[in-house]
Amino acid sequence: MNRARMVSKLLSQAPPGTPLVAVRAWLGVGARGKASAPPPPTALAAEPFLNGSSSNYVEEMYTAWLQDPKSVHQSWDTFFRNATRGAQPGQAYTSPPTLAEPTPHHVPLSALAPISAGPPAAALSQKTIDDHLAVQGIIRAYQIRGHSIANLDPLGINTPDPKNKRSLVVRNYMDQFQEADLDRSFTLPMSTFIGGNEKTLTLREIIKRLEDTYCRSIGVEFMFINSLEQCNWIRQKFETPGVMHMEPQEKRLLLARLTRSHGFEAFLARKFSSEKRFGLEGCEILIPAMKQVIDRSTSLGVESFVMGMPHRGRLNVLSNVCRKPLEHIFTQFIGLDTGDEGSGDVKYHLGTYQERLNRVTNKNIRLAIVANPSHLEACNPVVQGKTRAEQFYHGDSEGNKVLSILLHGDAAFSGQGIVYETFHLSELPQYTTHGTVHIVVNNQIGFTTDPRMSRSSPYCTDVARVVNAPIFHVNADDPEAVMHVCNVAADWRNTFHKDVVIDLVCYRRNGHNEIDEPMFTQPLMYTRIRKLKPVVELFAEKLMNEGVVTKQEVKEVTDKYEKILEDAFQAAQTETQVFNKHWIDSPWSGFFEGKDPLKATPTGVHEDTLFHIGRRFSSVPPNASDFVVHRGLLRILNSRMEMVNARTVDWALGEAMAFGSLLKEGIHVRLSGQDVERGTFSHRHHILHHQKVDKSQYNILANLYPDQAPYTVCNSSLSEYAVLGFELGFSMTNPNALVIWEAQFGDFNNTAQCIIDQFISSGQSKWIRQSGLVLLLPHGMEGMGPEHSSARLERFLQMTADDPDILPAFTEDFAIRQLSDINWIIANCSTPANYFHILRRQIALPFRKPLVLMTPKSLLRHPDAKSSFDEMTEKSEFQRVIPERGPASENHQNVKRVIFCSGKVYYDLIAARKDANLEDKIAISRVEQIAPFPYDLVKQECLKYPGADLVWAQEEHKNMGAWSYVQPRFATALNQERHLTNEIQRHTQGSVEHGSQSWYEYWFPWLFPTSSPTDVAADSTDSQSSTISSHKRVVRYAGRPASPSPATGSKKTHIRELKQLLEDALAL
Ligand SMILES: Cc1ncc(C[n+]2csc(CCOP(=O)(O)OP(=O)(O)O)c2C)c(N)n1
Ligand SMILES: [Mg+2]
Repeated sequence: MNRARMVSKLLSQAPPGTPLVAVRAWLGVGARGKASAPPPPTALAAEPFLNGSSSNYVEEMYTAWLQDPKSVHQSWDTFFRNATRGAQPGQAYTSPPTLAEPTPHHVPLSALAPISAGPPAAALSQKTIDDHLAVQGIIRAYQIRGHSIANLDPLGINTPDPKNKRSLVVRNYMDQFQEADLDRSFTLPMSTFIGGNEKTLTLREIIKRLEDTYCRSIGVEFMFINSLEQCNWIRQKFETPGVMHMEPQEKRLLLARLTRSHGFEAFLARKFSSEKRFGLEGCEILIPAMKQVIDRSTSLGVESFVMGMPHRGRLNVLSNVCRKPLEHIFTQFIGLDTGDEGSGDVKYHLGTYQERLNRVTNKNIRLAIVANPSHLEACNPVVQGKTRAEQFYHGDSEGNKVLSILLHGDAAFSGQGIVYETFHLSELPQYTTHGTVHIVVNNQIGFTTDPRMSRSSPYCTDVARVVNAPIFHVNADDPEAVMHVCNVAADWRNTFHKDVVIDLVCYRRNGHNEIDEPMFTQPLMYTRIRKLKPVVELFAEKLMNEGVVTKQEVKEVTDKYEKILEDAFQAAQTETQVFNKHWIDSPWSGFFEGKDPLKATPTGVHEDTLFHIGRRFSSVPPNASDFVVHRGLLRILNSRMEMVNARTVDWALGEAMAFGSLLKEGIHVRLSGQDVERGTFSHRHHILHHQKVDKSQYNILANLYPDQAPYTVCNSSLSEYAVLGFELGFSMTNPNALVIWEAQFGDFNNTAQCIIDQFISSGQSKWIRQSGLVLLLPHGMEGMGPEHSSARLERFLQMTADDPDILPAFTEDFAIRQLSDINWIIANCSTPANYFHILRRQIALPFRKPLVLMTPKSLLRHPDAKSSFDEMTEKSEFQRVIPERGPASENHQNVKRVIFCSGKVYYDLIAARKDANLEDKIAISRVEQIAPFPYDLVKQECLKYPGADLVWAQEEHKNMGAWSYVQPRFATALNQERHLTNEIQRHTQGSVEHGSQSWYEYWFPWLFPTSSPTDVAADSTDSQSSTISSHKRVVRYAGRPASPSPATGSKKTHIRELKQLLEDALAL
């Protein structure tokens, strides 16, 4: 049907009382879209007032309604509800929706017809209607596709052919117009703001204004957003005439900021020409852009900014955005020794924390840039976790005070999956940061690779569309346009608390780094780049032409900054050391002060506390009569209560006791991971669900004491990389919190490998940043196949930075000194009490260390894996080794074998030993804390049984599990006499190299005064054997043979292997 005739038809058929405006709105949509929503219900489709192209609009409404009923007008909501409930055609309809609140420039279609000429529908000519519909189509086309022909690329490479670019946007909407029509006036629909206070404009002016808005230096991508309110908000922000206006003083400030951004890179290029710095040349606008976001957000109430960024322009951001002292930056180039702890990192990875006055708003603000590794985008979830934690501890429940800003490179943004995973945290209740401002330095290249080779999406920013974030593409050579976009982004985040993306389309003036030759791979691009003037020059010329600044003023601003740089450079020359502590991104003021650095507080608690927590944890909610608990859960609660009354705990109860007692002491506990609320193995049940009322829940541990700390337990998205990164970030903010990430099964930790390798194991050494984060990794061979058996204990142990050949001195503070010196703690507890203590010890320590815990599966319900309250009360503590306590320990002279093991296999071993009647001949000791290795206790246990041979029994294959870690350490514990000071130990910590000097070089002269490193390396066997006494005791391996796969897929083979290993371990 012809559109005009359809309008007439609709107008005459519209249900009584239908405002014509709504009908017009129904028709103001383009062709059937690619909406993926199911078609509206049949009753709906049969509605008398819906037909032809109006159904497109209805479909859009319906799609939006399906996703969020509140996103459509109330009348649509009622209509769809009625229709989906099966109302007959005509009955579902109540009153029609409007597209937006009418505003002065919104004119209903009725206005198109002469006021006095009979019934309105009849008076409208088909041409009038057709033309207005086409105009409306044109407007909508620009809103949807205008960005695709915008002038975004300062290089002019990706600019569409000017001849047909308009038709790419408007398609055939212009076909019906002649040249003369351009000067006809049209009434503006309410879906546009281009008119300002004017209700009509000529078609020529309409197109001009639309092109000014959507096709110049800014490309706005937003029409995919489901919320009409949000779309209108954006239209208003960009379409309203004069929105881009800047006052002269704002332009001068912008020029000054650009001057600094440019000057900083130019100065470094001059002074350190052969150093890599990953300069910002080609995107100098980044600095004013970030400052604008910060200024605007500060004026809207934000006090703290947590930022993450890659290498590009990082030093410039540190200096010109965060105001990190220039001397600190310059000394990083000079190559000085480190004056404090840590192995350090390259300068373009370091973080910072600064508090300063925002001069534009005159408010104090905090700025943190989170340190990050080379691994692009890996810091995204860390930033989000840190931001969330700051919001949480400041009671900033809507994110009004703390804002995260994430910077990205174009290739990394589209290429790295962590970006997508992080976006998916953005709206989750326990993970949201209430909107992040993303800024992409889109220099249209990634190292040497062109975009057409590095992504399949049209824009590098398309990943952001999954969360309905608006995307503002902007030509980075138009500074004023960039500032406008930044203001809108800050306002958007402040208004809707949702993510937003600024895509700075720019170029990279140099190679990937300053010593790289870009002409090898991008000759044409770089030929063009070399002809381009820096943006600061272009902008200064523009402002001089406008009479906003004089040449003299431009020079003064440049010279002033040059002097600041030169003075700082001279000051840096007098420095003799660099300090890693100057680069801490998350300082913990007051945490370390006044503490004995080697004294932990006790971890045992009063029996009353155990009873109180235990009883609460075993009880239904206080409003039990209203809250229907599942029958199966009631049984679980009852059996918990029985355990409490018997003064015993199983794993879940032991964990609850640890959490509850910390909560009582004011320590926030946060447990996050997939399905953690119930627990993968259905053992935890921290959240009770009302069986009759949807979303009615009871968080048991949050209700233990009236004045307790908050308890957060949250099922996460199905991500390891992002969620672990997030929790790491969370743990960096407040040392007085126990932050725990649990993997569904331990082996899934390897999809978060980068967070483990680059942040957790080496973070303290590289960035002197501590974290007490706990990783709970279900681990154990239970015949469940290759993928649910191993948390890859061996990998964690291999990254543990303690030298297997160095026996630390057995001082009184041995245990805590070891913990202080190590990079992380790896344990596999076999009792609930020990689990209880090790969790509490995380907080009792005067420092923070990551804790990687292998956790049980079948032991959760094993009748022997229980602990008495006595093992958790005041006199008790964490046991690094649980020695044999049975008959063998009383008969130690006659014991033939000591089996050392860790974790669940202990229970298999004791059962088999009992069956074999060997309880007085074989001692079985459990190494609960594997790293740092309990040399003292292991040695003590071996010495206790002088006539026994020693076996390490493990269920993991020989090339896995703890064997390769414990074997050399047993040898050292048993046979090496050399005791080295802990000073050496401290230098073994952390990441691979010791800043300028390796650990090896550092300590070599001390360890081997007469040899050179090469001599000893070549002769290492001799030098080692010389320290070993003649009566060598060795530990033998009992377990599965080496294997490529962590476990068999066959239950039968599993049982056979287990039997074999038990026989092997116990055969005397
Ligand atoms: C995860 C990861 N893979 C590869 C690299 C190596 N790398 C460093 S920079 C770079 C190119 C990055 O391009 P882009 O994100 O566009 O940033 P740009 O350097 O252009 O600013 C690559 C591949 C890396 N650092 N991290
Ligand atoms: Mg790039």
